[in-house]
Amino acid sequence: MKITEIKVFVCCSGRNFVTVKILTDKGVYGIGDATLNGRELAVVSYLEEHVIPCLIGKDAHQIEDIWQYLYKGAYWQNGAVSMAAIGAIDTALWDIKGKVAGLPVYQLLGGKSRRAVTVYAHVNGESIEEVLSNLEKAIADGYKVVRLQCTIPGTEGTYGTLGDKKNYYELQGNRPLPPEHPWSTTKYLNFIPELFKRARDTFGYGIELCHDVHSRLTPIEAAQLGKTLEPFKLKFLEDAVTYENPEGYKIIRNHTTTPMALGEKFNTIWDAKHLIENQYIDFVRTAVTHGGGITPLKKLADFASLYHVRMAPHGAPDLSPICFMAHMHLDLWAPNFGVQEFIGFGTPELNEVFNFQAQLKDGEIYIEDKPGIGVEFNEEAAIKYPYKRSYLPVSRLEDGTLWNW
Ligand code: CS2
Ligand code: MG
Repeated sequence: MKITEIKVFVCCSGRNFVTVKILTDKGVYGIGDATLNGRELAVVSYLEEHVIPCLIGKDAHQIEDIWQYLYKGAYWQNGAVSMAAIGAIDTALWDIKGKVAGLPVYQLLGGKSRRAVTVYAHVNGESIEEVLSNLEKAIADGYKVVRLQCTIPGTEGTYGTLGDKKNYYELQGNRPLPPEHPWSTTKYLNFIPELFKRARDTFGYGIELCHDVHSRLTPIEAAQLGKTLEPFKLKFLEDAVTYENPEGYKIIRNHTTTPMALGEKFNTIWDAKHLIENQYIDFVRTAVTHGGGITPLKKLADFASLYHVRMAPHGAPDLSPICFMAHMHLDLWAPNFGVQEFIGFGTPELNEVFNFQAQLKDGEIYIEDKPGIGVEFNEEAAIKYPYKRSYLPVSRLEDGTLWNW
């Protein structure tokens, strides 16, 4: 089955998404997500100028060989742009293979290991009271796991809080230049333990709680926070420290039993290897899109399972429903699946472009048995929402020092 054409679409249905469509001489096509938040057109150029010309005429069934060809064949391998491009191609090829086989992709991976996918919801607020009120709603909605994020008093725009926005999809589509958000580690470390103490005092220990530090701390600060949060028994503390210095997680491990989650910025299994084989982390967060596709994510899940590390794939608003559904298949199959990040089923304009079926019931997501990934991409609808350049914010300490956002 020959690849005859590969199309790349950029649309802003609530926020920017990059979608790859691979067409074949048998009339079967597949789609993949190539969205890289704030650098979308870099991936488009990598695909159109450097990837697509090499793939026309190749056998769409040769998923592994095409992955190796695009990864090793580039010589300059790895990196966020190239791996988002490869991730989209790989996902689209799995979509094709499932459609040809007449099977959902999870069947091609090895079948279901569970009835449905346990997800964690985002619960955020501008104050502890607002967070607790939203936590009550999330519990009433049946979620068993939630992530708590709260504006740090004295610093507006804290990561994970929406301010006056109605929902995430608006937030990340309308930043023509990087907004600058203030950060104070001292104010953060003084405040966050109170958030989790109040959550446990109010709702007890039945609900599982996690928190995203978003790469803002040094290893010893993260060790301090992990230790302070131990009484509140978090499911995990995410991105405590940026991943470039994996030995920093040894310092954290030496001081606290609070489980660590890391990896939404990983692009390959090699980014995770040291952390996993030394058991410095407990959940790995790599996404199909940023991690190079379903092919490497299956390898990562198998490697992580050797070290009791569980999968907790990234599921932010800047990953398209194609990536979301690719995670559903991996999460249904992976014997070491932990929990899936979930920010809702999106807006009407998003679902007009990306159509898929999934049901949320008691904090778990059920999908229908459709061949392939199970998403339909509406090209005509996508054209209605043209790309709008948009940046992620940058973060600065109160003295102006540039910091991790
Ligand atoms: C966050 C993301 O959901 C998360 O865990 O880290 O929302 C992250 O901020 C975005 O994906 C960045 O584009
Ligand atoms: Mg995160």
